[in-house]
Amino acid sequence: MSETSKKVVYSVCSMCTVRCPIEIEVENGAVKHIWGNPHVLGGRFLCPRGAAGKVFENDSERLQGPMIRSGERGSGEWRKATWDEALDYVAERLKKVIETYGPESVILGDRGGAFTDLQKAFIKALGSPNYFNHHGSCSNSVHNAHNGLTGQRRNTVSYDWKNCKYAVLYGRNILESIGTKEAKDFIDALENGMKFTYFDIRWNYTAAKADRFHIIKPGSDYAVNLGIIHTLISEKLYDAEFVNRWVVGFDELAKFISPYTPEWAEKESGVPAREIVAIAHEMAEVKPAVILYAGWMTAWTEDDYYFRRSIYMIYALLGGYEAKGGLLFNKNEVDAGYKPLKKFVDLVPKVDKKRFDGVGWKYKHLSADYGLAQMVPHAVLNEDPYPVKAFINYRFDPLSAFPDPEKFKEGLRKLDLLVTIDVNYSHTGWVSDVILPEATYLERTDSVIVKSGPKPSLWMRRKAVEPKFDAKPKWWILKQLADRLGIGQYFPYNSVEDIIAFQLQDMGLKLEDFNSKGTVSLAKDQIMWDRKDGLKFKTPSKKIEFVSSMLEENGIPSFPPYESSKEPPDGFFRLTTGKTAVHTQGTTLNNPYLNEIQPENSLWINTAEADKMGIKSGDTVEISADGVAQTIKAYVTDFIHPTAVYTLHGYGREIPLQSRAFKKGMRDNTLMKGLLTVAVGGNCPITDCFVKIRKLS
Ligand SMILES: Nc1nc2c(c(=O)[nH]1)N[C@H]1C(S)=C(S)[C@@H](COP(=O)(O)OP(=O)(O)OC[C@H]3O[C@@H](n4cnc5c(=O)[nH]c(N)nc54)[C@H](O)[C@@H]3O)O[C@H]1N2
Ligand SMILES: Nc1nc2c(c(=O)[nH]1)N[C@H]1C(S)=C(S)[C@@H](COP(=O)(O)OP(=O)(O)OC[C@H]3O[C@@H](n4cnc5c(=O)[nH]c(N)nc54)[C@H](O)[C@@H]3O)O[C@H]1N2
Ligand code: SF4
Ligand SMILES: [Mo]
Repeated sequence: MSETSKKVVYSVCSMCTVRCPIEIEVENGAVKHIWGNPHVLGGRFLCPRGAAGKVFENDSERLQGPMIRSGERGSGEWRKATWDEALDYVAERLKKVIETYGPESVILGDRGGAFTDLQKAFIKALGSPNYFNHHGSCSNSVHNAHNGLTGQRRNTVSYDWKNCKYAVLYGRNILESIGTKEAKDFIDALENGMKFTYFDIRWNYTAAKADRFHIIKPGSDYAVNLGIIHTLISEKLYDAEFVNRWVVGFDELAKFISPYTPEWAEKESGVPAREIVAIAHEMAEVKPAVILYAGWMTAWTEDDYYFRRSIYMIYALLGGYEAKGGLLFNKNEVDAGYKPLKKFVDLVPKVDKKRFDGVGWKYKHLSADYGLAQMVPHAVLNEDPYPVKAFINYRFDPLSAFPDPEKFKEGLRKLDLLVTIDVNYSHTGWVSDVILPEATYLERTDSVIVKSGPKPSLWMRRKAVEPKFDAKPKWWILKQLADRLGIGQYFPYNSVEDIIAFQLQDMGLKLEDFNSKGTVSLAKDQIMWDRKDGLKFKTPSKKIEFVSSMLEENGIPSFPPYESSKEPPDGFFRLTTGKTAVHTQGTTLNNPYLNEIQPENSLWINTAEADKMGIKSGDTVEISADGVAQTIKAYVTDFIHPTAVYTLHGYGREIPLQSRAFKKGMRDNTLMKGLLTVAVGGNCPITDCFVKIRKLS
């Protein structure tokens, strides 16, 4: 018998984009088990999806080789192609589009996050300014809110759970919509005595841990925050020293807030005024060791932006920046005394062209780091501001992520070329001209990333096993395309080892430094900046701007009068959605293990409302909006606000080749017609969707 070969590979999970550090046990060239990387996490814990990476790897229903469509777009008729054929096909069509309409008619969308250097370099090298990502359906409003106040993205700060004494979460279902380390840090903090207040429009596992929990009127979180700010200011409970040193526009806030008393907030939100006052008092007592969670999924309503701004303003009032138990600035390699990690995008000359989505000219207060994916259909269909003809879609599924997929699809159908690079079949892949399968995260090495934080480090995703099917890593795919398009000089590598050597060139580090723990720590201790003089806000005033120069310059008020969130018309409910602990969006619904655990979604309906319609748990109901109707099983409960219904996002997959998930449950976003819009924070107002419910059986 041949000897068993075993190895351990440290890498980064990709079953969702939280990117947890992992330890992969490999036996005889196959993945045996996936754990959390104990060197980074202090334990081997992982979420269910992370552990299910092993079955994803072996799934015969994942993408297995390049495919070119042989029938109409979306007909599901494909022919298998060799890599050369598929890459030539893409390159030829891209060349034609660029020759006819100019490079800006090519757009590239991806999932965003840390591993984006090569995509950004690729689209820039083509001469197009049009990089964007999924954040219009996720965190645009919080990113842009923090940017307007501090001149920096939201991920330039992180939460100090370890020292936190009081936390307020608003619809942040931290124990089901998981980031493994954060969920653990949160539980540890509770065990250390942290008090916890939670607002949601319904009960969930996070609510179960709260000291104070309120089922709030959907979209009224901003009113609660105004009530809290009113109390902090009128009772002088804020940190005057911090505010005087670091805030611009406090007086304007104080003036603005005067009508928004806790009693007023109670009428708006349903949260009793005495509770709002008590929460403000509790926060003030332990300030600055307070965390108010500003995200994640923030694409809720039209006024999301002002709500997210109010969260960061409360931090400023509590003196919570660079404060133990509050927000800590994330430091990078340069803050730790190293030369920067080199990026390919910096090799490419600047592109000075107007963006397709309006960011930078129509929407000057919104960040080009994220862009506005929801503008794709408008730009394609109307050739506004110019023809958009080719879309390179990497690790992104806008037809699942964005409201109104029919409208989005109408736009995609008018493109000359749609290419999807994915590991699974996706709704967007299904209507593409070409699907290029990427090797899974277990089968590829990606470039090095900086994990910025109070104690920065370098992380790397590393190949554990050989690709099971005819799939290739992104770095190879983009290099092949670049060579065919005459921009190969910006991708000066032949292997991923070359990429890493290039990245680390100036830092005095090498690939082998990642071997023993999977990461390279860049600082021995937390790096802390001086709260008196060392905080690095990037606004013109170098302070936190309550009156935001970025907004004012663009004719957007910093303090518009409060507007109530929209009420559902008579006979309608607000459709709210979210995640389950065992699935990533719609992406893992076909995973053999995870599908077995949670194959379908159901619709939460408030008991009193369900009674009026004669609906009981388990009944099949019709849910409809704007001429679209779906069916789903009802789940009747006291623990949801009567004006809302709730379901898990991502179900009702419509890809026949995903046999386990096909047509199981209800596809929520199809009901969200007319919501491919740009709210003031750059988000789609996904929950401004009103539906009718009817009992079927
Ligand atoms: N109604 C409603 N809409 C929502 C949400 C909601 O709760 N309700 N949630 C919103 C949120 S928070 C987000 S972040 C977005 C998410 O929207 P997306 O960013 O589009 O979603 P994901 O499911 O994370 O992944 C997109 C694609 O990446 C592919 N992928 C995964 N791993 C890899 C890989 O290693 N390589 C490649 N090339 N591809 C890979 C997946 O197969 C999938 O097709 O959806 C948003 N939309
Ligand atoms: N298991 C799992 N974990 C994930 C993901 C996943 O797909 N699966 N995705 C990751 C991603 S990309 C993200 S962005 C995060 C998202 O993490 P979260 O921000 O926690 O997002 P959701 O699961 O969308 O949670 C939505 C919650 O908001 C509530 N809600 C809806 N409207 C309102 C409102 O008006 N006010 C209040 N207070 N609450 C409201 C809903 O009832 C629900 O409980 O999760 C990440 N972690
Ligand atoms: S939260 Fe789970 S799925 Fe997401 S990266 Fe971490 S282990 Fe993987
Ligand atoms: Mo997200």
